[in-house]
Amino acid sequence: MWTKQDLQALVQRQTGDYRLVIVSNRQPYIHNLVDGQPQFVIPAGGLTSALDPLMQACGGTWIAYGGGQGDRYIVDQDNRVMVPPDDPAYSLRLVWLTEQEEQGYYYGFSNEALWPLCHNAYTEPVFDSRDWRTYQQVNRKFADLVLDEVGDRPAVVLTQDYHLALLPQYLREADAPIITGQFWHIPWPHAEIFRICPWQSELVEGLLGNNLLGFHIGDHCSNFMDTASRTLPVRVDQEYNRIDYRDDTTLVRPFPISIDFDDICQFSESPEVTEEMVRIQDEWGLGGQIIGLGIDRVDYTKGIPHRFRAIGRFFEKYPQYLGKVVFVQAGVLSRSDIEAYQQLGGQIDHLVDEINGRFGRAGWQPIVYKPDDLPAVTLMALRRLSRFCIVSSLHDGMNLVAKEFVASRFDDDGVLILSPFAGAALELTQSLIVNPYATEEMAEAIRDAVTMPQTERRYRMQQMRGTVRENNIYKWAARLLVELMQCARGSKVGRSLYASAGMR
Ligand code: GDG
Repeated sequence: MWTKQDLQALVQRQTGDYRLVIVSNRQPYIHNLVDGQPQFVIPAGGLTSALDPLMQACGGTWIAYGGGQGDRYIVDQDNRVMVPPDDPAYSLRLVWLTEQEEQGYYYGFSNEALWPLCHNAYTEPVFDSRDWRTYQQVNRKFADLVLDEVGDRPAVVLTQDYHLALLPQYLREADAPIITGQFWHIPWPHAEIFRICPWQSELVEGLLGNNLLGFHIGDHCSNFMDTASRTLPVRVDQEYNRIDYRDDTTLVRPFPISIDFDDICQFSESPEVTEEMVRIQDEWGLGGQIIGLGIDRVDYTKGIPHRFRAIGRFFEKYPQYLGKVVFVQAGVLSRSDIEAYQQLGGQIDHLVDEINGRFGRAGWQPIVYKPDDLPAVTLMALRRLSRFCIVSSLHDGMNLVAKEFVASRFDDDGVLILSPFAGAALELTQSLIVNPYATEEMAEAIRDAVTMPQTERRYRMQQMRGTVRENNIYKWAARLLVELMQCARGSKVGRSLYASAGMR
């Protein structure tokens, strides 16, 4: 099993004279102002949970947008601060954006165009040419800071996600001694879908600035290669998953992302979590009930209304569970400036009212909805208290909530109900896999979870825990780094560097 220490040793062996730089839109530690004092928070989202342990293990620099009100107070003259704040291990360097840049690049092109375009969730993308120009401009700004950070020393730059699709091409144009990799955290859709984007060639070309391009699963790799072959004069080698464009090659590989299994497991066993279980059972009136759980960023790709409809149908079909089963939905609101998210918020509130109004009775409600960004200890207590957890994504690159649920169940209990449209479904095959659009089948899956004998729950959970324990975040990072360093060895920069160091 891969550990932080194994990864650290691997980094030292593999990266040699290369500096490691991660670039992403969101920073792993945001500083807000509380009573005039900067205080950090760790943002909710898969990216931080996945990459912070990697950077803590490897050191290096993480470049990101300084979006917190307190950020300017804690950086030095280079806009740099060491993090994690309580145990500094790597350097965080911030890019500043104007309000107009944040609007056009982040809310606009990234989240109103690319996010819906890449997820088959039937929300129409908005393609606004001003947003597109701002997206280009901000990608340049990030590229300039990376080039400043790297100077003329050889570096491995690992870019994250869909906010920065053009950056690798800008780095390549600068002809710096940089090996570039990018991990795309969301799905890549079928070429027929992607072609509606007016700037599809520019985006694909931007991504082909990478030596290595990673997606979660093979289907997303195939979709990207297909899109590239229909968009630009490229040569695609299907057997080796590589794309030749002009004089350069991009390797396209699946790297299913994961979590720090041991860390989550240990936290879930802590006395702090046990105390919190007692508190919330008592204060939220959950005692003696079978608990179902959802934990999500409130996003239209996560299928939250779909699971509520299935819960309503479950109570309609099986009224014997009224007063005995309760579904707790924790959610952190995100991107609430965007209209589609406001509509989703309204739709969820309406459904909760309708279902609770229809089935609720004195002292009991079928759905407890907490869109409150609950503390980590409360979320962990909920995972441990639950009989089942529902992940009903309409489309999802991976979905770390599913893996976190499995990692937290050291008692080998609990049932996972999982959408086949989440990347995680390829690994977590002992979950109850059910189409979130099929309300009837989801209601049946809820009944199966509620009535499943303990021996079967135990068997399924043990299998899934074995899979997630083995394929943890350190293995993901190690595989990505090894592939990147292989690209480095094969590159012009790498060949001369390794030759001068007497290495092959
Ligand atoms: C993208 C891709 C891919 C969720 N609700 C709350 C909360 N969370 C935390 C979870 C988990 C993270 O946020 C969500 O990660 P996901 O993977 O489920 O989803 P995205 O944010 O959409 O992430 C996804 C991921 O990148 C990694 O590559 O798996 O497919 O879409 O860690 O625990 N945290 C808090 N309150 C909540 O209510 N504090």
